[in-house]
Amino acid sequence: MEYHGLKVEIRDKIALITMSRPQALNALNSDVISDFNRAVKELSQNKDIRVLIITGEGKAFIAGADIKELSEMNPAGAYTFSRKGQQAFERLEQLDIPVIAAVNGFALGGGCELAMACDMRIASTTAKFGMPEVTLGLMPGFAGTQRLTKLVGYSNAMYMMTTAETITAEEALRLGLVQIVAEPHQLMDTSMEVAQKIASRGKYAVKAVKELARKSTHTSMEFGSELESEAFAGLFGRPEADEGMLAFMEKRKPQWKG
Ligand code: CO8
Repeated sequence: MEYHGLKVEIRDKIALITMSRPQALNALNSDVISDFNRAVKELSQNKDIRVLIITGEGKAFIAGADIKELSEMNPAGAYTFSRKGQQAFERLEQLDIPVIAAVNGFALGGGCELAMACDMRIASTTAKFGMPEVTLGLMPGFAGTQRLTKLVGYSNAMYMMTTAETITAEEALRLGLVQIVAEPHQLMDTSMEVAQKIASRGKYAVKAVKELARKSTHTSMEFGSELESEAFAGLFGRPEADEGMLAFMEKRKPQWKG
């Protein structure tokens, strides 16, 4: 499949999207967002894939929405573009498999927003995170005000979005925005190792964990706990759980099919 501004590969149950518009530091324009949305939809239909990794080509992960395109928008166009990006990132977030952002460089504005729609972030020591929209007289428009606040807390999010300061990978790690920092030459190997580790776990168990963890952001403790019990019970009687528990008792690794 051909896409504007991105490449998709599948290697042994792990899908890799590489944002690839290096001449504009992988900035997101309408065409790229449409094709990103299409690529994610197509990957969602491939039930063999266990983990998705997203990275960027060149020195940026994604340097934000395309400012040249933004500069030509009127309010109606800006609203449509904002909704289009939000819907694409929502589709990404709703994938039933874990998604890792392998952040290789600048993750600014819309790029930071895309990374935040992933389940976890592994960053190169050279990565830079930031929400610089206010320097342009704009604000985050791909749900960054919502996701950043949930990920790093209200005051840290307000600091980043109002000062527009960029932060290093180490600072992002301290804030909980990033889970692992790796040397640039080890970023993809580290991300692939994490993906393979997840892919070696129970497929249905991992999917259930993601579904319940996502629900925790908008359900009460009481209702979320009830849903958790239902999902927990739903794993019993599956060959996956039978084999997983039997393998423990027989002191061997589980042999899962599929
Ligand atoms: N949009 C378009 N082109 C870009 C962008 C961008 N976001 N970022 C970089 N480029 C282009 C540059 O214009 C340049 O092109 P050219 O060579 O043709 O002049 C090329 O990429 C290389 O960039 P630089 O020469 O600037 O590279 P540097 O290493 O000197 O600087 C920076 C790197 C610091 C990342 C710098 O490029 C920069 O500040 N970029 C803009 C970052 C930014 O402000 N991002 C936020 C954009 S707004 C946003 O994301 C809002 C999201 C919500 C939208 C909702 C829509 C309604």
